[in-house]
Amino acid sequence: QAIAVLDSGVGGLTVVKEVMRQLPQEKVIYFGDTARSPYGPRSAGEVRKFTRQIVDYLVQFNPKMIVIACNTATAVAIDDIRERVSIPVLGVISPGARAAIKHTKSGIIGVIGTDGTIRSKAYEQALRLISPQIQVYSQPCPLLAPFVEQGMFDPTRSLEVVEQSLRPLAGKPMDCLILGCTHYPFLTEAISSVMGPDVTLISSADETAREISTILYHQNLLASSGFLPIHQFFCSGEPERFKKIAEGWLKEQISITPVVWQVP
Ligand code: DGN
Repeated sequence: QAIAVLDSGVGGLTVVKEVMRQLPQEKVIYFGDTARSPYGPRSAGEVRKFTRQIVDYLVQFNPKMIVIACNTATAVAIDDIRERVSIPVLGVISPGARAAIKHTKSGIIGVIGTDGTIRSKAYEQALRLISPQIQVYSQPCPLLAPFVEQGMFDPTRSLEVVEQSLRPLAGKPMDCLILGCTHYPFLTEAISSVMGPDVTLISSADETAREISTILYHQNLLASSGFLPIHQFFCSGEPERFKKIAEGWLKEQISITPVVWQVP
């Protein structure tokens, strides 16, 4: 049985890469909804509907767990999905929030994400639930996920886009910055050079992979075969660009099955 992972596009591959590294025996089935990416500017209702459709598609493979590897979808749809399926469902917001609380010394944390994620205030809520006194600076960065989807990682251009997006956070006294969008680890170098050495970047992707491992262990669901799994990738948009970005990021060859949505 596989771990089913979904995102609006290539962002969830940052979670997949960590799963492959931390849990090499586990098979992953991935769905990137590239035809309808970005989710950031969409309404909560629309994102919920898309997430439901993808989960309904993925359950036909009888996965052992669903990972909503998209902060925008986690923020508005995780409760809905938990009611819909009877297997464990993990999102990316609580793992990132927990890691940030563990790392911060000053109690001042920054969060960057899509418009949808920041508007939902899901990180503020998750952070304050653990530590009510925490101070949070939230900044939407609507240009970054679409920039990553284009797959052009020229370092100078990346730095320009990141600098422009993070400008409102300049001078804010945080010691941690949560990368609250699974697309952002693609831009770690640029983000880190703009934020400087005193700000620790928290990747919700890394933390989520750690929690997947914990959940599978406690539910006695860890894969036990000694064979390396063959992962499956699906995307709803143009497969060639997805494949190029995915292979560049995962550093392995993959085959992609395009999916044409037939939904009203
Ligand atoms: N990768 C998604 C997230 O973590 O929010 C969304 C990116 C997008 O669709 N704009």
